Amino acid sequence: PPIRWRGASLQQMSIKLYGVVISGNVNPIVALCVENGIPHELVATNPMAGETKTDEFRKLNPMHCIPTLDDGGFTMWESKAILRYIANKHSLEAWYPSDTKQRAICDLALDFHTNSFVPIVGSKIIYPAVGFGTATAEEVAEAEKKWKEDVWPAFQHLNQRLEGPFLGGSKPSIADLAFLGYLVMLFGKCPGSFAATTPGLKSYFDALKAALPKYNEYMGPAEGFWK
Ligand SMILES: N[C@@H](CCC(=O)N[C@@H](CS)C(=O)NCC(=O)O)C(=O)O
Repeated sequence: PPIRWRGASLQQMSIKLYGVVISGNVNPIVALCVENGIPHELVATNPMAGETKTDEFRKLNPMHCIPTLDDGGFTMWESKAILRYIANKHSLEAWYPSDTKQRAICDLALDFHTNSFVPIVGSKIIYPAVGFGTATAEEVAEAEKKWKEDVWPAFQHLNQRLEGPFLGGSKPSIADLAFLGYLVMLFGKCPGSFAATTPGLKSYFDALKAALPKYNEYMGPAEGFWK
């Protein structure tokens, strides 16, 4: 196929995003697009119904997961790489700063989300609560200890690096959007959990929602589903 992703017209073309809007890995990307008026088409693709395991889908993404992006034939997966790609393509300076150190803070927060937040809050609280896997009482107790001693203090540290109230500083960055996707599920499905009851996390969540003018437009379905 023609290498259309190098053409100038690409800027106007609608990107295709395969996934479901209730997914905490998908909705940060939809959020970035909607908040910035970036044309996009969400192609409903449900992994729970096996829709990512077809031969056709595996050609787009051999890891058979959502979100998967197709931008005029240029395809990729991994939600945080997709967030960076879209921010780079559209020069979304406010969401992914070009200053080397500010960008490093954003990248750090994105990697921290993947490597420290998701293994604790995703794997040990949210996923078991919604039926994706299990966690023993011992594992949950260990996760709570790690949350209190390491992960939550680290989140607060990162949130102050650009003086807050967001990881992106006075305005949300793509790292804040990555957290948003999971916090909707956490506060909706696990309000009594050790993470959701942490003083400060709820106020961060509420401030983040209030800083996203079109929040209800794209997060309404996820908020409703994860109640
Ligand atoms: N690290 C990936 C995780 C993606 C992921 O786990 N997606 C889930 C749904 S939220 C999925 O598609 N699971 C089905 C599968 O892996 O076959 C990302 O951030 O995009």
